[in-house]
Amino acid sequence: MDPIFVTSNPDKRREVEDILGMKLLSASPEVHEIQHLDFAEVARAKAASARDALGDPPEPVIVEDSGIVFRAWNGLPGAFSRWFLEAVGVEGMLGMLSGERDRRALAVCVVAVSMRGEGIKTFRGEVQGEVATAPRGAGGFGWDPIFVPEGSSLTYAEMGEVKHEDSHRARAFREAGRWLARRG
Ligand code: ITT
Repeated sequence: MDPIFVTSNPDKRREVEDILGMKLLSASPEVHEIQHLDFAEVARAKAASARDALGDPPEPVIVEDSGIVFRAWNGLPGAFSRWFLEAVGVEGMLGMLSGERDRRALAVCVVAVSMRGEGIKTFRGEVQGEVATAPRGAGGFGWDPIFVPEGSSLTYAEMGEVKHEDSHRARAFREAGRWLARRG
């Protein structure tokens, strides 16, 4: 049965459809987002809220929670990345690291799959990298202009479609896709 991907973010939808090479059923019900530093906790709560809001459909319901983690900030902005971006943008996020020598960061995506009558299964994708000293690149979205994945000199925003070849999102969704395929 084709899964329903619930997100309010069209950039995520575009990337996920590219990664999985298929269109996903879409729905944008009002989904409650809890505040928690643990991506998996947030993704699980979103999945439960989305299943509920859709009236407990027979299809798998998929959501994800993602963000960027600064090593020097011990987990922040992490699952709060959305709120940091809305409040201070990437420039403000760069300001968080202005006095720091450690610019290491982790891009994280946790996919939560809710099956009717079963628990919620999560899949985590991570990519190590560094925070650029200034925003670079016109592609992508969110914090893409300031994240440079390990092994590259380009930011995600400079990489264009190449980002999805091995991004935090690609890693998490490919694993979720394989798990769903095995269940038939
Ligand atoms: P949902 O409806 O799926 O929750 P959202 O945009 O609110 O959509 P999150 O709560 O997961 O998503 O917040 C993640 C924040 O990080 C949000 O501001 C995104 O724009 C941003 N973001 C997520 N994935 C990203 C990526 O791959 N590159 C850059 N920014 C990203």
